[in-house]
Amino acid sequence: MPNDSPMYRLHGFSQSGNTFKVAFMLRALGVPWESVFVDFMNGVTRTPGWREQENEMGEVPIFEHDRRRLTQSGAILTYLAGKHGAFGGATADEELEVLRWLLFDNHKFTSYFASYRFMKAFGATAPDAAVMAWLRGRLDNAFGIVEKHLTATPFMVGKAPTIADFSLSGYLFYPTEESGYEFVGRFPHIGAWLDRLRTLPGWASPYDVLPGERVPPKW
Ligand SMILES: N[C@@H](CCC(=O)N[C@@H](CS)C(=O)NCC(=O)O)C(=O)O
Repeated sequence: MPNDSPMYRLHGFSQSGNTFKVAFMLRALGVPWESVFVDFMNGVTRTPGWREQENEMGEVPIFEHDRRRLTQSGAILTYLAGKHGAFGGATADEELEVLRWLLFDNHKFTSYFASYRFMKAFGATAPDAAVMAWLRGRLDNAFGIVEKHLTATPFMVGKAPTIADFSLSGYLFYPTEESGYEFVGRFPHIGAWLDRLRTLPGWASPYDVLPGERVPPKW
């Protein structure tokens, strides 16, 4: 970004893999940005005032640039890919593939994994065994699909990393003890893919990049 451009601002908190997806992209781009801490763990995003002023969807991340304000990590990643001409896919066909995987991630991969991890690590009450068993079945299916895809390709779309990789991997760099879902041994191609992503410029652990205190897993 030229020096006179307004700074990118990313609202989120350290436990938020959805926020990390965007932070990972910003760091891989090597552009300046700043964090705005959202006190999600103490319930601020559930308050009517926050929803009125910040995001009607009650979610982080929120991204600000100039007068633009975006939510939904997939929309933010797509915006940044377009703005910087990077990580969006090398061809029109790849761009469409990237969109397919972003939608899959938001519906079936991150959504189930983040819910499972949240209940296991940060829920107010002990997780319900039947709910966790159901989610685990959905996770096994979603991880199996990504594992199979990665047997034939180093990154999710094409030969180079894209925002589909940032999106699908966003929650997978947190400690396994938080989710209790051990996947590296069971899905070795996912493990190898994460190792490749860790070598990208700017990669760092979410807890070293995002604001907010680390909390030990509860359950
Ligand atoms: N699809 C959204 C999901 C965002 C999301 O679920 N964020 C979490 C924090 S990581 C949240 O704010 N959850 C609040 C809720 O589910 O009510 C995205 O990719 O940005």
